[in-house]
Amino acid sequence: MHRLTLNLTTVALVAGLLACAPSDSATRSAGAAAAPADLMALSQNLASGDVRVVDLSQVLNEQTPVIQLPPPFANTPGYERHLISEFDEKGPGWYWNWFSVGEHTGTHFDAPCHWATGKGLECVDTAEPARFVGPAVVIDVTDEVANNPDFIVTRATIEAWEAEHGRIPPRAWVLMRSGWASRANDAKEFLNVGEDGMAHYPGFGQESAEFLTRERDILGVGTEAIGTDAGIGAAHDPAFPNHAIMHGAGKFGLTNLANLDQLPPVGAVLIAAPLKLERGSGSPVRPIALVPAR
Ligand code: 23J
Ligand code: MN
Repeated sequence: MHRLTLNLTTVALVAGLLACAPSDSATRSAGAAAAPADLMALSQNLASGDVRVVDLSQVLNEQTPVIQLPPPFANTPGYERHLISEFDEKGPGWYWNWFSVGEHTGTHFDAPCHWATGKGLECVDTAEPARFVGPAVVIDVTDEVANNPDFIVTRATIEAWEAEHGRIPPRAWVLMRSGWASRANDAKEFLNVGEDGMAHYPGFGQESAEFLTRERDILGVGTEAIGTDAGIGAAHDPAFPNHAIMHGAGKFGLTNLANLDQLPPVGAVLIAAPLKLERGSGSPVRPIALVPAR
């Protein structure tokens, strides 16, 4: 494996030199990180099972829950699948569907232009694709949420995590592991509307958002629940403070995540690329995490 990696580095270097390409890839190969060889190593590690791919999405179907905003606000439709043909007179040799779906349905990506504070900032089509990829840090608050469905990540939550796992790395996706994904197949449980008429699910809030946008370098945050803000964030000032602060700072959101229990606290790399919907404020997405198997 090592010998092969070295050989590939050599091949890349020689190829670069032979081509007389004063390319920055050749320049970079001479430095510490040989980018082409690293990608070959990743590919080999995937084939050998040394790197696993974890699917962080929930299945998208007609039962997928959608957020319920109170009147007078409009709500989003969910997902609907419409058959075009299935090996029948409308298409004897092929099966295909079309679908309709809200931008913010199921496992999805929130772009900065989704929020008033981010008006004029990137939508899904104009966001820089390099910012879809970054190291994942996973903050496990499963115990706190089991005792309190209204749990909101604070600065103290993050500082306690960093004391144990180290500083959040640059360009990180900060993911909140809550256990809430186990409710995703039951809209009533997932939204958890109480007798007070409020939804009670956990999330990020004003303090975590201010800390992460001002004092750390992140791509965005992700949660298992229906939104990145906690349900009770609807009643905060500003309403939905994580949305307001994150998107105002040009950061992204990921919601309805699954399988966070399969990620280490640090060490995974997350890729979350939304559809290139023109002026899309968000998009269903299938985030995948690359995880060292050992
Ligand atoms: C619209 C209004 C409030 C919220 C949301 C959408 C979301 O959670 C979302 O999917 O971005 S909180
Ligand atoms: Mn959204």
